[in-house]
Amino acid sequence: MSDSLVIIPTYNEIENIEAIIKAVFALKKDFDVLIVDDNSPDGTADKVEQLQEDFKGRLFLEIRKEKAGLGTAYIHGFKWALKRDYLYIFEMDADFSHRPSDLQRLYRACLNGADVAVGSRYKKGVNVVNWPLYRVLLSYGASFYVKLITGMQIHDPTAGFVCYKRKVLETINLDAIKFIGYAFQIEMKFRAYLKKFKIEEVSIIFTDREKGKSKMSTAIIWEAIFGVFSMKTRSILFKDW
Ligand SMILES: Nc1nc2c(ncn2[C@@H]2O[C@H](COP(=O)(O)OP(=O)(O)O)[C@@H](O)[C@H]2O)c(=O)[nH]1
Ligand SMILES: [Mg+2]
Repeated sequence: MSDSLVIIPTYNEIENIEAIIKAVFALKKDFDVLIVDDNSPDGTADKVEQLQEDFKGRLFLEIRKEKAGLGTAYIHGFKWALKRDYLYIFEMDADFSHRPSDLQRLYRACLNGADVAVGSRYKKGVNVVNWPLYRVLLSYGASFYVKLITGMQIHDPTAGFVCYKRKVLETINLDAIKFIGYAFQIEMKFRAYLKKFKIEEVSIIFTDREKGKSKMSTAIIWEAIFGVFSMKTRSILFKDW
């Protein structure tokens, strides 16, 4: 068993799933992989089951009944990881927006003292390739908004490419997190920040997916806009939040 688990949530990623799994297993460092699939109609989970023959004991699959959002998929994956002995638990998308080789850079940052290593698009300028302008502006604007409301000095709070040390996930009350989209990513970092964990940003290049479709929706954007505000308010009102 590796000391590290990469959790990849999937919904209709048949065009990416095999390549992304193989890319992780081709890395110099050993990582285990957990796919959390929401019963994708395109057969993503069937493909993972086939691949499990080749990667016995390293590739794991959890299938949920229906599409229930990225946030709850990660919570499911975190709890799965905490039942086992993993020390470093990663979040990564299936669509190659996050370069698998950067997993090793996030890992190194955690070995060198970070509790949370964030693959950051905005640490040095704007490192986003092939995204339409409106998505860059939305994402970049969101990071200003989050800084303003929460006071948390992170350049890329909505980032979904992250390494958490085990103790961070053990400390955060995972059952309290109900957000599903970008707000989920913000809340995870905010809770780690309030608990005084050391958050370090590692500069990465984010490239838009070439295959398959984005699951981003206006509901996810609204959740982030209102959610961040209510999250900050709740964190002030309730001591044990
Ligand atoms: N299990 C699960 N995975 C999801 C869900 N929504 C998105 N994902 C996965 O989360 C990752 C990021 O989603 P994506 O559509 O690329 O979002 P974008 O990069 O913000 O456009 C991908 O691996 C998706 O397959 C969901 O409801 N359930
Ligand atoms: Mg994507």
